[in-house]
Amino acid sequence: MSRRLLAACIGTVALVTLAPTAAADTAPTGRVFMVNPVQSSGVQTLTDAKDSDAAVSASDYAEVALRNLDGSGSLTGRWATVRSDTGKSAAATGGAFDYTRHADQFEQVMAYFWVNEAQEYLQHLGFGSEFPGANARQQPVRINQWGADNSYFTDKKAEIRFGKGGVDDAEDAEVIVHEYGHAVHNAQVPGFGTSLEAGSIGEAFGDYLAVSVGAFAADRYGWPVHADLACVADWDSVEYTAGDPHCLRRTDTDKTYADRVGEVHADGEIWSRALFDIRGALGARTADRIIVNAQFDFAPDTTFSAAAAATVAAAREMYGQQAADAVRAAFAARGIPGV
Ligand SMILES: [Ca+2]
Ligand SMILES: [Ca+2]
Ligand SMILES: [Ca+2]
Ligand SMILES: [Zn+2]
Repeated sequence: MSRRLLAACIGTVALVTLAPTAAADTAPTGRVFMVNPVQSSGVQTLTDAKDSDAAVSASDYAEVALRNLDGSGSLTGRWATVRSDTGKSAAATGGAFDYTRHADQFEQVMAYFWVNEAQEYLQHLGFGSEFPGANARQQPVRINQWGADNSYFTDKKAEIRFGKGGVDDAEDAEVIVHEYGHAVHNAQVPGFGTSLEAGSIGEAFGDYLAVSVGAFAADRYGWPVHADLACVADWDSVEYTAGDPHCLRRTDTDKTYADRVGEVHADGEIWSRALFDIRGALGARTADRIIVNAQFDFAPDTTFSAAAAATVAAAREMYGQQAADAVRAAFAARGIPGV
């Protein structure tokens, strides 16, 4: 019996409330970007300006509750613990972690908020109640000093590290959630990503999850969105893309299986487009429940073909033939063999 099916058999259904609770009302607050300032403002000409506060308008920040903290006064909580090698640890003043982007502590607050938000989204989808948890644990996060853009998930320590090249990586929620996507995959299937195609699926899921969690949060908190939903890392990428819009990658390219170039990020755009199309066909919640649940059945070295088949099968088991057909159509449109 597969991990997914076994867990579905023994799982219990619990409702995860997303309404503000008494605990949330008394949670410390923090200042964060509403995904990222390019996406929230629509201003594609924003630049890093050497990490200056003046580069970004005050209206591109939001004050949010930092939920699930352990009360220790540090950014340690149920789903995330944040450490920094680049500056002092963030500390609340009068119950608020109130920093702006020039302060190293701002990235720490961003990392805590967005890792917690991503796990809350997965819980909201039923992972950790109806289905097994998907990285439902305290995720270690470290802010590191690197010369180049260099954020990554290290599966030895199961730690996410955020670099500071160009725009500091943890100033863009889509970079944070992308890395968290790798942690989710690794938690679902230890060692996931040992083949080129599995690695590409990993990059694709990170990008897709970033888009999906950002959209969920914008809707949940009523934040402005003035950029294409499919544009990943609109803010981090201002330092290395000349485009308008600035996108590190997109989840809506027309790439097909025939367009593979043998590089995981580039080839990931084939897979992420399929995930984006499943979302378009079935809606975010249904799509994401299928997408994440199917991943329990992926082999660490899976192929696009095998992973697509597993996702179609998950859709059929969870929602029936019509949903399975929609999922199959999304992969077929990408020319994935055997679909
Ligand atoms: Ca900064
Ligand atoms: Ca960067
Ligand atoms: Ca975006
Ligand atoms: Zn990645």
